[in-house]
Amino acid sequence: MDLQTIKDALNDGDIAKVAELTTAALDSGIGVKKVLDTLIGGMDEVGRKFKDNEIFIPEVMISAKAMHTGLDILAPHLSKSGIKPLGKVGIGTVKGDLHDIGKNLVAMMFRGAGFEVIDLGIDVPVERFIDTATDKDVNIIAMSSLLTTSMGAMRDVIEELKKQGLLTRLKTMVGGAPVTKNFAESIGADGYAKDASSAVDKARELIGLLKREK
Ligand code: B12
Repeated sequence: MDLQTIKDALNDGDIAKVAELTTAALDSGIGVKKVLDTLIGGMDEVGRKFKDNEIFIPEVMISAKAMHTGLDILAPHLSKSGIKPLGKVGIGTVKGDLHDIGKNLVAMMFRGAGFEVIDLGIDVPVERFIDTATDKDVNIIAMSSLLTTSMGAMRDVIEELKKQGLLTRLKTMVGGAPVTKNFAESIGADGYAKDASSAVDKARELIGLLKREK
């Protein structure tokens, strides 16, 4: 099967076809990781076209919907069951930001790697991250931002966690297209990862640090 057809369907915003081809790719024995990389590659292409004004928000929204459909099909294949959770992660897209494809992908990979995940959704206010940190006993608070205008909200969350003395028992992690390692360090985040698979490695490392600190 030619994986380019999945990318083309994603670019065309053909939701039914993305679903059909994603299922067909898995059925034909193509590995879930390869299908996932294909969908991400397709979304990169959408991003490039959006940036170059070749397509506009309505088209991007339909492609995003098609991407969600594809990811939903992959989700059960990425998750393993019956494993003792490695740790608990609270994840959300920060206030002012509605982008959730990357955040969902990271959440999905965390689940697949054996973490318990509390997904707080999009446009998450500072207080909700704090409440999750206090009430749900999470080991990691992970934040996603896709807009330069929403990145500052990550700093607000970390400062509030610090103020409330919560940073002694949990770690913070940030990511999203405009976020860099330097930015993460500048706001005092414990971890940064550029994509969903390195996010899993980083989360494992942070859980290891927490165990040593206890
Ligand atoms: C899809 C999309 C949309 C969709 C979102 C649909 C949805 N449900 O998410 C819609 C159409 C709604 C949208 C709206 C807007 N968008 Co938009 N959007 C995009 C687009 C094309 C793709 C984003 C995406 O899903 N990428 C695919 C995923 C898989 O990648 P990712 O999100 O980067 O995630 C990966 C990593 O970053 C990382 N990661 C992500 N989160 C986290 C978290 C942690 C903890 C870790 C460790 C890692 C991590 O791992 C992920 C997987 O590998 C980008 C272009 C781009 N190249 O990023 C623009 C983009 C982000 N949007 C942009 C803009 C300007 C907007 C709007 C303001 C447009 C407008 N004028 O209204 C609005 C803002 C709405 C809002 N308040 O949020 C700009 C942002 C510019 C900037 N520097 O701030 C971009 C960069 C496009 C551009 N070049 O102009 N958008």
